[in-house]
Parts: sequence; C-alpha cells; structure tokens
Amino acid sequence: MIKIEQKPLVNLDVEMGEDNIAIVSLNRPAKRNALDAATIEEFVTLFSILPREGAQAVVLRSNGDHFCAGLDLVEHFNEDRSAADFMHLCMRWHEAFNKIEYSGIPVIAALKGAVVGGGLELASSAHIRVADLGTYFALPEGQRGLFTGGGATIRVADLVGKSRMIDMMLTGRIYKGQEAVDVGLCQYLVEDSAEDKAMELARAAVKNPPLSNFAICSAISHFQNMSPLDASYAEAVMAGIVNTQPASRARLEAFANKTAARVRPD
Ligand code: 1HE
Repeated sequence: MIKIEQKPLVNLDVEMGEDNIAIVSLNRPAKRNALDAATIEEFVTLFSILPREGAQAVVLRSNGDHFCAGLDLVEHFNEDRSAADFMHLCMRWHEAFNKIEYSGIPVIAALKGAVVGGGLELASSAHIRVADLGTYFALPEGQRGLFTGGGATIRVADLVGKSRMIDMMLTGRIYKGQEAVDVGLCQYLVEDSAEDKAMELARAAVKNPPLSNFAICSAISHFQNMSPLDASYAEAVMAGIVNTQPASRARLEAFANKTAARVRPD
C-alpha cells in the first residue's frame, strides 16, 4: 500500500492525530487556499490513501483566515485553458471530491472566513460542516463570468435547494451565521473554534464501529444516486452486513442488559 509519507504534499498538510483522526489542512494561506490544479491532485492522492492507512475520521481545516477562495483564478487566467482542458480539470475536481464524499470515513469540515465557489464545493463534499461566526458562503461564479465545475450543481443544490443556489450564483448572495445553518449550508455554528467543535464531533464519530461509519459515509450518498427501488434493495443488503457485524453484538447485549446509554435529550 502507498504510504502518505511517500507522497509529497505541498498545498495540503496531513497529521494523524489521536484516535486515528487525520487532520488535513489546506496550506496555501497566502493565496487564501485557492484550489490550483496541483492541490486537486493532492486531494485525489490523499483521500485515495487515508481510509486505507487507518484513518477513522478526517477533520478538514485550513491554515490562514479563510477556508478556501475556490478555483485558482490567477492560474486559470494564466493557463488560458481550452474548453476541453477545463472539462478534464473539472473531472479531476470530481474525482477528488467524490473521494471525500464516498470515502467511507467521516470527513468533518472546520470552516472559517471565505467558503466560496470551489471552496464551497469542497466543503459540501464533507459529511459535516462546522462554521464559526466569521464564516461566509457564496458562489461568485456568475460575477467572475464562470460556472461551477466541482460538483456544486449536485452537492450545493442538494444542501440548499435549486432556487437558493441559482439566487446565490445570479446575485452573489452571501450567507453567514444562523441563516447559513437555516438554509442547510452548515450543520453547526459555533461562537468559538470551529476546529475544536469539528474535533469533538470526530471523536464522537470514531466511537462507532468502522463498518457502521463506512456505510453512513458512503452508502447514503450512493443510494441517493439510485432509483428508490434499487436504493431500498441496496439498503437491505448494507443493513444485512452492518447490522449483523460482530462489533454490534456487544452493543446490543449492553442494551438488552440495560447497561447501555439511552437516547435521551440532556
Ligand atoms: C487568489 C484567489 C483565487 C485570493 N484564486 N488567487 N473565487 C472567488 O471569486 C474568490 C476570490 N477571492 C476573494 O474574493 C478574496 O481573495 C477573499 C475574500 C477570499 C480574501 O480577501 P483578502 O483581501 O484577504 O485577500 P486578497 O488580497 O484578495 O488576496 C490575497 C492573495 O490571494 C492574492 O494573491 P497575491 O499574490 O496578489 O498576494 C490573491 O490573488 C490571492 N487569491 N483568492 C487565485 N480564488 C471548478 S470551478 C469553481 C469556480 C470558482 O471557484 S469561482 C470562485 C472563485
């Protein structure tokens, strides 16, 4: 198996922390973590390896004040790409972000500052998004004379609905704070550190059996791509595997013995 150390990472940084929670950092703060072609390749590489190197969860964060400023506009300008070139590039973005969404391990994005354009496409491929009070979300593609190419038409539309996404793209509307939560752009809004909250959520998630997390962090996304009939069949197959795993026996026994925690609000 390829080891992370064997793959030189420049624009991303990875550190395997406690409980096998990998902390992946975007590391181009001087460019506001804009996504150039090289960074996308690093995402493909990293998320091909991480689940097989024992990572049980990922906290995706950024160095600097902004999570991600989206497509590297300067590189795009300088490259003066053809339509075909850009289509091929978009397919690498899709490869990278699909690797995140379908990774089978929880990926929790800790957001701050700008989460815009391709930055929002990246964030929306994570399974959980945590924002702080300074985080803001936008799709400025229309103003730049561009269109989304990293999966926003699927994932952002899924989060906020088609009409809101069209409004964001046509008018440059920015969402932040509680409104961002209310429209579905993030699930958590914290006054303090989004990274601390993301770590707390990751620590909770890794207490689940890895097979359960595998299903949660891949099957739900796959099933959404299927017809309801096929999805319900696939759900039964997945539940057959997950719900009979050895790791669930002790948990079920604890419930039956009345030693397991009950599901109650605080
Ligand atoms: C960049 C980028 C970038 C910053 N590509 N270099 N995304 C956007 O339309 C967002 C563009 N960026 C901004 O609006 C602002 O930079 C921020 C609000 C994110 C941050 O503002 P600020 O004042 O902190 O930074 P800055 O002075 O604008 O930029 C600092 C440096 O980062 C500067 O480089 P420098 O070499 O002159 O110091 C900027 O050029 C650089 N920088 N953002 C390249 N995006 C698959 S299709 C997806 C389509 C999209 O993503 S469209 C959305 C693009």
